[in-house]
Amino acid sequence: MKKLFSATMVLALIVVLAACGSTGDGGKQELAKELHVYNWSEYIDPEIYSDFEQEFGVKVIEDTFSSNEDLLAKLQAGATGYDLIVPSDYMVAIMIELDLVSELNYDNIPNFKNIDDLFKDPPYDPGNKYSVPYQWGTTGIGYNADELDEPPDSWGYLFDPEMAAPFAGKMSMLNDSREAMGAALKYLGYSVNSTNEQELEEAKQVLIRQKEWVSAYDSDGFEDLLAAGEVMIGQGWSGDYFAAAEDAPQVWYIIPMEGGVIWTDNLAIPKTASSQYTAEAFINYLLRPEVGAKITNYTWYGSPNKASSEFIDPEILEEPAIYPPAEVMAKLEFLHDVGEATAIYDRMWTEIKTE
Ligand code: N2P
Repeated sequence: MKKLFSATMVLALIVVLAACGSTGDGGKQELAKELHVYNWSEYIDPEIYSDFEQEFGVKVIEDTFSSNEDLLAKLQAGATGYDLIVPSDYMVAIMIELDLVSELNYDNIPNFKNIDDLFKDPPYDPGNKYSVPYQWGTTGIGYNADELDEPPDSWGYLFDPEMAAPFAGKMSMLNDSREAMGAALKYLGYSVNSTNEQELEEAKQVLIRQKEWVSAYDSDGFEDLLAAGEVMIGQGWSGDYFAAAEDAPQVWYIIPMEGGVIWTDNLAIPKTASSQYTAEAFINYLLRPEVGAKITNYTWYGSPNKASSEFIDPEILEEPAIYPPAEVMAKLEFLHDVGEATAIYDRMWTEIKTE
């Protein structure tokens, strides 16, 4: 009996060792010492990085980019050393097409279950094979509510010669080809995804005419320019303006009546990442209900994490300019990959900036 028992033990040990593979580390993958995140500026509560380091012993190092196009250019130029990136919807599609991002291993991201069904299986990444939604928001107009007599409820305040001229030298625009062209296209009554060269040419002319009034093309500090009184009005992203309004209550944000851009930014792992496993561990951490809420309570952007809702400030959840009502939502468009027309957008943007 005794002999049989030990034979079983030996057999069990062999089975366990075989399951562990040749690494002899118990089958578990190891976390890297560092995680390099390439993110938009001010897009996460920095405490989240230190909390993660505290709990997992992984130091998070962040570098920032200002537009999807900059992020793409950086990866295409062969940048290595980024483990996690935050591309918007249409850029996820482009990166999948270009084979720049890795398929995710959802065994390491069980908290994906916390994501709202509305954000799962998006058209830009069917089945979320390559990306996990991070935050969502809109693009509209930020303004100084003390200085303006009425809310600037139309893109005309940025583009129409009569309406915009009073803000000459006190106006900012996003330094972003798709966003700037998108706003001009919307002002003209066209789609933000137009590929019609005539429409794009009209939008370009609108942006060239506008240069006379614009004092800054800025995607990183546009809300600070407004808060500091350096500009009175500008194009920008919802959350950054609201975050600035906490300290500068004259800062406010509106979605123009013509509509604007709605976007979802996503977590994705570049093919060149040094530890996919560590990046997935971090994604899983970000998807915890409390951590998801901590992101939104800092950024003032919408959270796709349903389980986070109970921890998000009611002030944010109840703000219609952050979570717009259905009739406003209906006027918003997602940017899509415009395929070959991307080259036209890029060329026109260069022409606008260098005119
Ligand atoms: C955060 C920028 C939001 C990203 N500062 C816009 N897609």
